[in-house]
Amino acid sequence: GAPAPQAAGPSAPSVQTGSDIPAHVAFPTSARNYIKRDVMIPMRDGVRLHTVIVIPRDATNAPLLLTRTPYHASERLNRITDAPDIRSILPQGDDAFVEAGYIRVFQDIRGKYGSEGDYVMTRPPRGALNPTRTDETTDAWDTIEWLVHNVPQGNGRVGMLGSSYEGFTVVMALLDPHPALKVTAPESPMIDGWMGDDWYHYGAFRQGGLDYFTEQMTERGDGHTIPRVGQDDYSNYLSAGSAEQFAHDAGLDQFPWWRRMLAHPDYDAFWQQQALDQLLARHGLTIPTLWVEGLWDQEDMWGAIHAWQAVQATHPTVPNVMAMGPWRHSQVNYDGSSLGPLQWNGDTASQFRHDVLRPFFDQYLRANAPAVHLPQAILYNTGQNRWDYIDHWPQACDGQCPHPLQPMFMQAGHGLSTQKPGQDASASDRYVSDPQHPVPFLARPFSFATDADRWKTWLVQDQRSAESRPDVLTYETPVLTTPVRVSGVPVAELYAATTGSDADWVVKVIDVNPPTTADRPEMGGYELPVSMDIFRGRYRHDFVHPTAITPGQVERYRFTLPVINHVFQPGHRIMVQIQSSLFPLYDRNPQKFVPSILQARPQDYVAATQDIYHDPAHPSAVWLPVLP
Ligand code: PG9
Repeated sequence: GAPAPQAAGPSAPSVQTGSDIPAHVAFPTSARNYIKRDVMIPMRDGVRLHTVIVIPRDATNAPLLLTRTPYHASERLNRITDAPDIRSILPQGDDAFVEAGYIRVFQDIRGKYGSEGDYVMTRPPRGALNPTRTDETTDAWDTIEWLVHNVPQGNGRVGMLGSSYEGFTVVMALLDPHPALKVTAPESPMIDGWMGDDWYHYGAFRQGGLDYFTEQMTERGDGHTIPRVGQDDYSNYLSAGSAEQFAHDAGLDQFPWWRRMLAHPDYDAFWQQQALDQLLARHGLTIPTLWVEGLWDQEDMWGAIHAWQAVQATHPTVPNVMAMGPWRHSQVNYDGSSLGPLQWNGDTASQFRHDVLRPFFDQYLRANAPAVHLPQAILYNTGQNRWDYIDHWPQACDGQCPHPLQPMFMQAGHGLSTQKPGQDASASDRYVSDPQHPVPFLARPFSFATDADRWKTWLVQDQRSAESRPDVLTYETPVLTTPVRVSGVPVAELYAATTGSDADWVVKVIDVNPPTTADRPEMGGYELPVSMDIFRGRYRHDFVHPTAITPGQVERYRFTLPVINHVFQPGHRIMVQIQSSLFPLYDRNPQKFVPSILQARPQDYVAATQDIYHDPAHPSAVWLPVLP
């Protein structure tokens, strides 16, 4: 018969004397449909970079997809910790590549996480700003050289992609690409930190960067945001005074990078020599490239479009394609069905990854993949809710285009129309910009440290809250009776006077919904910004040498706004709003000219009266790329 069960008795005690944590634990990996390799790849100066390679278990002759990151390679390849299925460990945005059996590689850049060497913030190319032997260009080159010789399942062809900082590392690789690099997609790459990417827009400093600095540079691994006194950064920054004072109180003087920023508030050689659009145009684009960006990209809205434009001007012999989806920053790699209250026609990000991105990569990376011809621009049409494939873009612009820009002039009585203002018009509208009460960029309270979701959607927020402030001017067209199709780069042109000696000018182009929208009542009257930016008045003549504004003198302020690809539908109105602050996103202009606004003193902040002119000699307008 069966043996009698053994009773666990006092004669067999289960006593543990050492630690319950074994010295080494390794779980079975046989259920995985992939192989994961963790390697240290040597660079030309002997520094080794930590690299994780995920190989589909049955891969042979597979292309490699490389991303170089400051955001922890091991974590980027471990979405669901140690999941047995490759799709579950790789990022959401890799879905289309997983389906096609790509080998996926993530690498920690120099000085971050598992990599050796020194970290330098968006390390400039070797040369005057970087006297070492290496940069992200050589590190990409050395990495690709190693990968094509040491991953036997690979086919010797590499594609690079990545968003934001990771997009910056893609563009750096393009300056001197390894011969095995066959195709790239810089997604919202940081290209010019002063003109319009993360750090400044036209010289106006973006204060959320201070948290990013402490996160990235407190340690090699995960840093943290700045500890807050209160939840509301509007009051935190207001009570500190200048950005420099806030940073000083938070201990940022310790960071060499912040000291470099303080030393270069203007667009001097420090910024010019690392502006990647100019550098790439000078080197020439030699690798087929698909630039990607969000139409409401709250972080790097400048980079991709300006790099694409700069390369176009060189008449490249390889495909140079611009793609923009209805997305926030990096949303191309997540679900693209909606943005804030805006709903699209399906998951636009997944559509793009499957219909455009992967076929484009496949044709350069896989033998026998079908050829794909992409047009110059693939832009989501945010008014008609569909993708536009545009062979020659833009069709309307300031220069060599079939159609000129069309002015929308500000008018007496807060009107907006294509008619130049007449002689009898009252000459101007006025508001008082008070640095003690700056216009909030988002309804208070807001914290850069904790309100990630509101940050991601701030560019699509209803602007009625701004409209009701006395320090915001609003101009709008009558209700449209025919659609107005707009595709390209708008230009803001303000004729303005101030009682101060410096001023910021914010211009927003807004699509105003009809008061009643039967299908979605909550969207009735919604004021959707479709393009906006801020311009620091001291740079109106020259970004390198700021100059004081003469109080009371009417001056012209002209600057480009972010790309629009939109249809203003019948029943809607086109609106323009003008104001002089967007706080605390941008530091306050003290409105008294000082050498560096980062370091303005409390007594420098003065209220100023702003006059926006709309007479025949001073016809303030927004010039729109309207298509007939
Ligand atoms: N916008 C982020 C960034 C890019 C480049 C430099 C610093 C920050 C990012 O999302 O990576």
